[in-house]
Amino acid sequence: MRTQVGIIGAGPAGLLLSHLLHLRGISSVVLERRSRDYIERRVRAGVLEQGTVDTLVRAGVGARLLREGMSHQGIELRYGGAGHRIAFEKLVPGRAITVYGQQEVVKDLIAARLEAGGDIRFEVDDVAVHSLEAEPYVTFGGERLDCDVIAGCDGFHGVSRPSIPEGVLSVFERDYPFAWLGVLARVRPSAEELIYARNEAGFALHSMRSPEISRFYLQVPADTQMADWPEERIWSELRARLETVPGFTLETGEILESGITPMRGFVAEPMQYGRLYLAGDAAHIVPPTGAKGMNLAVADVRVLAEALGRFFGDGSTDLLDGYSAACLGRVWRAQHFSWWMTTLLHTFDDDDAYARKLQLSHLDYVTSSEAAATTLAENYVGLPEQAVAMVGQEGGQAGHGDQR
Ligand code: RFL
Ligand code: PHB
Repeated sequence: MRTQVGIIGAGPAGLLLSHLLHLRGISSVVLERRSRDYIERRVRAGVLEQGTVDTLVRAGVGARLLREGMSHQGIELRYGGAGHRIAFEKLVPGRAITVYGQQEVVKDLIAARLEAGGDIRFEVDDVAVHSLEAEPYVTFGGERLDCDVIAGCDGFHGVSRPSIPEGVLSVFERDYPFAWLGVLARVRPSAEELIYARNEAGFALHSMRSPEISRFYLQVPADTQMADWPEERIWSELRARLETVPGFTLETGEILESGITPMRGFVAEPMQYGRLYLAGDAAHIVPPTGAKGMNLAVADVRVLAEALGRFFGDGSTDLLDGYSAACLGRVWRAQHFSWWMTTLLHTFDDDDAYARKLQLSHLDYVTSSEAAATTLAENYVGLPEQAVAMVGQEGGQAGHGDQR
């Protein structure tokens, strides 16, 4: 079998890349370990930046998103017995976020690919990448796929990144001493916008998927198990952390899905080796407090599709050679913002009274100063291309991570 771009992984990164390449007349085959049903049900992110929405709409896969997605003009920071709204319409006029489940984006992309005759192989075993320096190929389930380029879009636990020879990648990493317990429930949202709540007992987030479905997260110890969290405990903890302002009542309902996510920041540089290009979680992950992971995956793929368009158009490798550098500015901005939101809102076991006072002062500043609130707002809705373009150039040279 032969194709121009072999894509490993059918998450948002792999599927969108395949679609954007198709729009440019470039062929690809997507190889996915899981079943279609599994990836269409996998509950994950829910917040799309303005730039992500624009990309999906421009690519012709945004019709349902525009119909069913919920446009939000602000978020609430809740702490110390009061709620404080970060008003996007005032701070970053014309920019907003759209709440629309990641699995809905995945469904829309799969439908578009299959309708256009795209080749997605689900439930493929033993995917391995070979000969990355020249004439690369992929093997899976006893078959061989020859390609000009391989796109590693197989997430944090995929095979692409570990296939890069030792010593090539520098890895930058931050583990957090807690996790998030995520809950999807059949109950109407208790508020119109997302609520990020800081408490002595830990962080809680009120989010949603539709007028009938809510999404919640709780900060939990890193070593906690789902067995420690019977439904009554989840609801009582959510109530304790969210019902902290007068007049707010948490609506409860049937829990449809729940799971625990570790919290980690991670970047592997450069995001390419030979003919292998990494995109999305395969190259970097962020703690979810900034709602950036899926948006970064989309941003990477936008850059990669353009670079591949140039390469297959006139054979020029200049954009491909600069792929990693072009992405890392945004990647590091998102790392910083995600770390900043995480430290602003979570409780750390080793925090002393001084550290807690600093955190509260920081929250007071963010919720009272227009300049500080704008910093949060412009990062949250997503910075435009030119604002992040230069950051990686310097940052990439300044630091040395662990060699891998
Ligand atoms: P994905 O979605 O992990 O897709 C990778 C795909 O590759 C497949 N795969 C393989 N296929 C073949 N062979 C192998 N050896 C393979 N190994 C893996 C996998 O099955 C999978 O289908 O990566 P991608 O495309 O880079 O997308 C990244 C996003 O999924 C991720 O960043 C976000 O979900 C992160 N995230 C959030 N991002 C946001 O932008 N906004 C949010 O609000 C947000 N909230 C979240 C999140 C992630 C969370 N979890 C569960 C990690 C909330 C949570 C709780
Ligand atoms: C979600 O709705 O899943 C969600 C929202 C905001 C975040 C993370 C996840 O920061």
